[in-house]
Amino acid sequence: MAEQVPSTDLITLTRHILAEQNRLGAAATGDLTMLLNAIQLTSKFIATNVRKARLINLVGLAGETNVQGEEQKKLDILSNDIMVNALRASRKTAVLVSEELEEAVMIEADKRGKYCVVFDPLDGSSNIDAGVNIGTIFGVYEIQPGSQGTLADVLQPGSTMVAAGYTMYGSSANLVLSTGNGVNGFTLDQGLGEFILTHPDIQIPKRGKIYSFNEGNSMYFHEPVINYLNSIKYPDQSIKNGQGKPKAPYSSRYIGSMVADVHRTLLYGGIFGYPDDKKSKKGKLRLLYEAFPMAYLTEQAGGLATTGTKRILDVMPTDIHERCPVFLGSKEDVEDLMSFYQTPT
Ligand code: AHM
Ligand code: MG
Repeated sequence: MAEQVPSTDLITLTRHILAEQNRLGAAATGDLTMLLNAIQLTSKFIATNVRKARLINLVGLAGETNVQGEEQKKLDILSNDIMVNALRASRKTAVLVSEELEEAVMIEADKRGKYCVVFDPLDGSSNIDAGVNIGTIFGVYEIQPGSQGTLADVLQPGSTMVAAGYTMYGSSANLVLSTGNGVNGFTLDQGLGEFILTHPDIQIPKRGKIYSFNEGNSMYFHEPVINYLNSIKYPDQSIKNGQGKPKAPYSSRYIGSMVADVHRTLLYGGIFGYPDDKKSKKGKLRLLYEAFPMAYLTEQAGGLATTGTKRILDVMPTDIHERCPVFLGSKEDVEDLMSFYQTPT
């Protein structure tokens, strides 16, 4: 067998972002490039802390609760501080919204730029201490013309974001990014200290075989969700697919870290869902810094993202920490789910 020769022409994240800037020609100022470089630095910084958390006493609770009334972990707070500091220092931001901070951060005039970043610094907190995959989620808005940076600049539909992405901290750190021109995935090479393009032009399969819901909440689910889940778990055996075989039931995969569950959904297809239910009236996931960036990436990869009845990216936020039902994934799977919301029950 021929020996594999390592590539001598690596596409780093920095190179990719610069290529995107060049694609836009004179219209691009380089500011978004600088901002995305700051974000990739925060991902490397957080990745290194996640990796050694157990060794340097970073696991466990910090003894505080965040704006959602949830206990904050030490790594949550550290990751938040890393992001706020780096984004402020980039001089490219005006408004920052973090899951960990009750109020938006308004950047002082001498450090202000034209972008707003909404982020969940370390999502999937319940998985931290078990060493299960966790991640950072971010979305980027540009401030409105003439604005100095106000809440109105971030209380905008996700469709107006100029970039969105996440970094998953797992067996490797994976940064997945879209600047509105498809989705690309990068893997951190620890030796080089660089994110390398490993998943160019991610396209979510049109249909998958996996569903990803917390079915422990089933007793609270509304009927459209119960009926949809039944349809994929107990498919009608009389229905044949293209190959003339009976339809098989879907497999269940649920990690409980949105970043990891969405990452798998983007690569393998299927559907991820966190519905509103009788207990969580608006769902659990946060619109601005969880639902919007993941919906943006899913659509850019050729999939769909819905509340059940409405395109997520069209939702108009009224509060920076508001919640939203989320279903996203393969186009045909999400269409099937939506059909159950249209059927009178
Ligand atoms: P967090 O922001 O407190 O970490 O909560 C968000 C996480 C998501 O990553 C995940 O999809 C969801 O909560 C899991 O919730 P549950 O444990 O209710 O299934
Ligand atoms: Mg979170």
